[in-house]
Amino acid sequence: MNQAVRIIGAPTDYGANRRGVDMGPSAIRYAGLADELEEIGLRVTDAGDVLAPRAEERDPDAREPSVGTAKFLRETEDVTGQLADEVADALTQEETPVALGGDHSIAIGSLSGSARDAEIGAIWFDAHGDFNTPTTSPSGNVHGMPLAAALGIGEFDGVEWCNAPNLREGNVAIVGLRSVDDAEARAIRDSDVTAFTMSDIDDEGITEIVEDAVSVASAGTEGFHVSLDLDWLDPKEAPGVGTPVRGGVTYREAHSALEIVAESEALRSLEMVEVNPILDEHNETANLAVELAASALGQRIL
Ligand code: B3U
Ligand code: MN
Ligand code: MN
Repeated sequence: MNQAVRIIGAPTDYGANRRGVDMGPSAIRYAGLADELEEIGLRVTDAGDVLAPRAEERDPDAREPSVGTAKFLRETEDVTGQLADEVADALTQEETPVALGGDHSIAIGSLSGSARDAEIGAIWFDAHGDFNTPTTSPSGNVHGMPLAAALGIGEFDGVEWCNAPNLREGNVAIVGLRSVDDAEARAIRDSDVTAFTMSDIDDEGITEIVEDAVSVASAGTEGFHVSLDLDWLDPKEAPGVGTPVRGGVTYREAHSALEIVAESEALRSLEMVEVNPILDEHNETANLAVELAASALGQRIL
């Protein structure tokens, strides 16, 4: 991993129903992300935020006809394009990009930026599959679709701006699933993506599951992207998220997972999404995001 990191904020909320995740980048910065990463010996640049429009100023249905019912697709294309450029530029400068959401639609940008010049894998820590397409989505919210969009599933097939160029299904692992829509579950099963549910974690333990995920994401790639949706954790640990789902990983399991990521030395880019300061308690969820970023980026106790 690079010894320098570039923080990039993407303050979006139009990809989700619950307003407030657009304040995620501020809350995570306020929780001390840059200082914490400097303390573990990294050089930190903060590139500020990409420009994201406010949802109420836009028409959610002003969309590309080829991608159906998804809301705010034009905005998603614009913002993820900016983010992809910033992520790709960081990598060419030998900086590890750390993107801060925002809702999970921003992952379309981080994945395509990270995959611009190299074959990559991805590990998706999330309660949800984020594998809906405009036809299967119950909500039309793009934060439930970014993995499908990046992989070109369903109507996203051949939609150039959202397909990550060098990311193959076989190098993607989802970890921690516990809320998946029926058609979305079928799409995951029909794909070559490896999906681990919370039951798999119960049965095998977090260590084994994350080691398997690292193998999937590393096989034949030049490293992998980690997309960390804070709703992956149990709502008791991470109350400040838009769509909490009971039965998530514990504080210690989350650290353990990201420590395994760090030990792999194959982390190429990182993002943390869906922090909602309005729903949070004393910025606890943003603090947790900072701690977990430090674990992923190599913090050592001894
Ligand atoms: N699967 C549902 C709900 C959802 C997905 N991601 C989040 N919520 N955070 C959907 O709308 O696609
Ligand atoms: Mn998500
Ligand atoms: Mn989620």
